[in-house]
Amino acid sequence: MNKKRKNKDGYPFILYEHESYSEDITLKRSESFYQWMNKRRTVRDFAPRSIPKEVIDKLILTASTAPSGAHKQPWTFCVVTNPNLKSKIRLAAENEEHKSYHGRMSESWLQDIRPLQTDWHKPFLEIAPCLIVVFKKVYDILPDGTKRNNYYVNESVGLACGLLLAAIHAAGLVALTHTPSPMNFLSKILNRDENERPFLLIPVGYPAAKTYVPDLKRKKINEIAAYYE
Ligand code: IYR
Repeated sequence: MNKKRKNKDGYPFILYEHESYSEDITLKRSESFYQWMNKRRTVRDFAPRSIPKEVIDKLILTASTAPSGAHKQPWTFCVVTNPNLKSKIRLAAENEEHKSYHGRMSESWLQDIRPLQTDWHKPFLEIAPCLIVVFKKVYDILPDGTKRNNYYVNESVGLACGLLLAAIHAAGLVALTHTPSPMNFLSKILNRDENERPFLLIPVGYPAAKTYVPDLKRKKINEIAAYYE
């Protein structure tokens, strides 16, 4: 069988090698993947134990398998393990978060997050061995300096972050999707180009011993799905 062919404009296509299962196995696999993903939790207390760079590389490569608008892969994952940079990020984040918790966030917002027991202190930004700062590339800059548009950037980078969280969980690590607001201090501290905008700050590591997380309940299937048969 021909594994390669060209589309009508001459662009290469390759045969998609699909892994197919019986209905019974499909059911079992969907169930067990759900059971396992349902164990993932956001963790805010980290152990000061480092992660090998090869592991981080694989997590990022997994994230980068996400679909993206026009396959532009409009993301940069900055991996911060340098203690000095982590301290700078903590200081800047806490400065913004202090203002948020003391005036910028509405009473109802503060009420909504009370069960999570967060506040403006962000010690995990120094304790977690690794901060993955995800930047979205609103456009690309070609080597000759010209700008090329990217598409569906928020959707694309959001999908990549979802896969990143799944990869982190699969590796036996934990993460926190932290969104200090505003986040432009990250561009300055990490010296990023103007086409890159901070999207999510994700501390990654091992949980501290005896970590407790909020007893959250996830919505039932009938609350989140609508079937049209
Ligand atoms: N960004 C702040 C506040 C915060 C907001 C939401 I929405 C949360 O789900 C949790 C926290 C912080 O990181 O503390």
